[in-house]
Amino acid sequence: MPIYIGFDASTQSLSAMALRVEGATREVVCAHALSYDEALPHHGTRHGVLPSDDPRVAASSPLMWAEALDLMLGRLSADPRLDRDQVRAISGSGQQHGSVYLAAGALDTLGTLDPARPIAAQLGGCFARPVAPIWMDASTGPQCAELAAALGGADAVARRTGSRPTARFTGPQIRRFATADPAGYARTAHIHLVSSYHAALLAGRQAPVDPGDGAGTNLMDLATTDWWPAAVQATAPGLEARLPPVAPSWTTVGPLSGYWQARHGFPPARVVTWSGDNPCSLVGTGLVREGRVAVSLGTSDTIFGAMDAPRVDPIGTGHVFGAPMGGFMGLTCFANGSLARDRVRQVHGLDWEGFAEALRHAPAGSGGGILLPWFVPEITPVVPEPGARAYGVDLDDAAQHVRAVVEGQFLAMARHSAWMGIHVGAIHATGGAAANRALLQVLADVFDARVRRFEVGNSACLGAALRAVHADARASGRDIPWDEVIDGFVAPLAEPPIVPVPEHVRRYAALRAVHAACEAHALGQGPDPAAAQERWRRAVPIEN
Ligand code: XUL
Repeated sequence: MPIYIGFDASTQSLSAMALRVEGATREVVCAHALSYDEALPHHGTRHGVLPSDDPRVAASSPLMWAEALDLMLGRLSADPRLDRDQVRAISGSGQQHGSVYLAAGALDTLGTLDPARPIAAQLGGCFARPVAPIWMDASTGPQCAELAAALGGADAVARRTGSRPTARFTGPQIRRFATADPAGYARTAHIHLVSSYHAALLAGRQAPVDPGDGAGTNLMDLATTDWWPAAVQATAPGLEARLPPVAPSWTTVGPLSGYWQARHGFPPARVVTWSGDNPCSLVGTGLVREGRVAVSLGTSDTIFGAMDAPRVDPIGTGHVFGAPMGGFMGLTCFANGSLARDRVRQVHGLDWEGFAEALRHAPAGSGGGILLPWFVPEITPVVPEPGARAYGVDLDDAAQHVRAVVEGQFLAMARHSAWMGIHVGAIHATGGAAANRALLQVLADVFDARVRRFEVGNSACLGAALRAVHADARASGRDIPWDEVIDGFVAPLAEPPIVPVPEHVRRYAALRAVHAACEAHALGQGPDPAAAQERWRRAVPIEN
């Protein structure tokens, strides 16, 4: 029975998941994960990132990633649950935005590796730059400003590429390297994303970038899903010749290279173009068409969903990427997620059960009080100077404080994701904090949408494996519907959904304007919001 493998090359670890799919049989055969720090300590990473004196700089090691792939294929090959001969197609997901700089001849090397030796021992001459800047890098502010100026302003770049010039995005990163190390840039023949680099390693040849990850570069035109010539030229000289082509997410790169076949005993399985972790998560959380969003409640909180058209965020903190099904996806990320909830919990000495209890006891709407929980610098909206701001919230009252932090987060999420233009009928909640149903009740009430919980598991890895299923069927002449691809793998937990409470929905609908007024005031862009709060209190009689 055919087996499909998905990888997830994330910041801290490499994971793999194998699925068995045929007719009604749809099961996870096995899943593996290795942490870079623990499995490959000789590269000296911490949480997958190389040490740096400059806190704005974050890079990892592309050699380590290749070594991890070798290790992981070895583990998969040794797993008795996995019938290697049945592996039909392989795809993957990579942390977005990171870039790998390959020297001339590197692709030839990948195609002619000696299976008797580890890959890492054979890539010596392959890298024009030994490190790969990753998405946590924030060192390219000047390059972002230069690119905005060269391309008609930040908003013009957002309209074309889906995002304003953004520090962690690949284009500004390439520009910084080309300027800071012209000799290194001159040695560079190919610039890959984390996703396309891994696909090239597996296929032993050039691999394309898909529109999901291509949109995370500030270099791709959403309208054509191809590189935007003006941005490519403005970014660095001769960049066009260094970028891989952009191709649909279901494109076959080639068969698994002879190296992996001989070294770990796999067949010449189809290697399918890799994508970014967020586009893969879209598939892994079942959001294969517009109308639903996923809310991931983790260290940071993220909301994302499929979009039929590439609508762009007017305030510039949201991002539009290509979707692996075709079409687009919108994503907005908030830095103050669990971190902010945890701060408030600790102030009142509560455990998480106590936090949930406090949430249940305070009235919805916090009496018109608003808390803007910017405990660390916020990215949506951009708040470089951290510090929570409270408007009419009694911070000594544990229940009110807890309620206000959660409401402040979800009101911000609703307001700052409205640009996606998605009518949110249902929310798929994932991430650690999704365990808390009281929290999800507030989410349901603020969005006026049913909330269902999904397995916290690795949705990017699952999404990658499901993309392999889809691409293999398509290449075999069957245009398989996405609902069929995800069927049986992506399902909510077996429990009743969290349903909005009409009275709370009414309060929050009115509270959005108050939140907007408080936020504008806190950002120095609006008057004292007391009048807006008073209007809300008059309109919404408070009962406890
Ligand atoms: C998205 C982003 C992160 C990385 C993490 O824009 O920077 O989600 O993709 O892996």
